[in-house]
Amino acid sequence: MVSGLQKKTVSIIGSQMDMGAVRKGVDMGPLAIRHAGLIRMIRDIGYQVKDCGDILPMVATSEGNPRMRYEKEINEANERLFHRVLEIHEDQEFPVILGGDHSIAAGSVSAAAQHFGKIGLLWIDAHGDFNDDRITPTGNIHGMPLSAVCGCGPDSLVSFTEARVDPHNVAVIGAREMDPEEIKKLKSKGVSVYAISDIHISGIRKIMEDAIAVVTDGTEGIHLSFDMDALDPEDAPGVGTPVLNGLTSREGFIICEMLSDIHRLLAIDLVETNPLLDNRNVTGRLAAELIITCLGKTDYQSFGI
Ligand SMILES: [Mn+2]
Repeated sequence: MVSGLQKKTVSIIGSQMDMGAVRKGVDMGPLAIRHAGLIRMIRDIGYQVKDCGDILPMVATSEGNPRMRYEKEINEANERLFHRVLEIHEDQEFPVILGGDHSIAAGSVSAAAQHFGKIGLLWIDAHGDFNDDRITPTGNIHGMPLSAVCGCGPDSLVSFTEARVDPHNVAVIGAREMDPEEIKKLKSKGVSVYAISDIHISGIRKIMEDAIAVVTDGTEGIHLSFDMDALDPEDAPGVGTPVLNGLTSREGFIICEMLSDIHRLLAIDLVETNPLLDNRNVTGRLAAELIITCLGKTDYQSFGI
């Protein structure tokens, strides 16, 4: 068996969104990951693939609220993404959502929650993404989507649905750059945060076992939201917000292999790939490899046998 997802068609949809972040270039992430050969790679492991194209944000005329910059444009694009991803789920297909900055998860994760009800959320990230308009130090919305989908604000980022994710079914892995108020809030809401230092002590396999228990506890399955900045800049230089002391690419692959093995994935976001800062698309290619590892690619197995 390749994977429990084998019978499903994989539907790829991108969002060329960069307004949640300061640095430009993550809007080209979906193109970079496609150019790495993603569609062919997914077909090669036995799936049908549909490419649903990209969501193109409207042109911004002003930043708007400095504590939630480009809120209007981000919400408009996310509402469209939400409906497209919801359709993919309703058609019993498996969505792979390419970013774009991480603000797009407000649309993609909400679609999974709307369709499946109680979902687990595995958030692989250098950051907590648990800020809101009250505590944000930057006003960048890509630092807020996890909080928004958990119903911990800002609600305006998920105004297109009532569906929310229970923070007790959320695990963050790889975090190493969080704001003090954000840490307090993550703890008070009951999110399970596995920081890099925890991985140093326990190893990624043990951390993943614990995280999988959190995200599968009473849930319909797991939405994976993978921010490439979780990885070390040595392995993934082409990201919007690089932070030293990250996951190795091997640890990234172990995460995806373990998820493939348990056959509980509902959707994958792959975000924050920035080709402008990359080195010959090494980060785009790594993103594509991580996706197909989640979908069941192994290194020494004959598919279908
Ligand atoms: Mn993120």
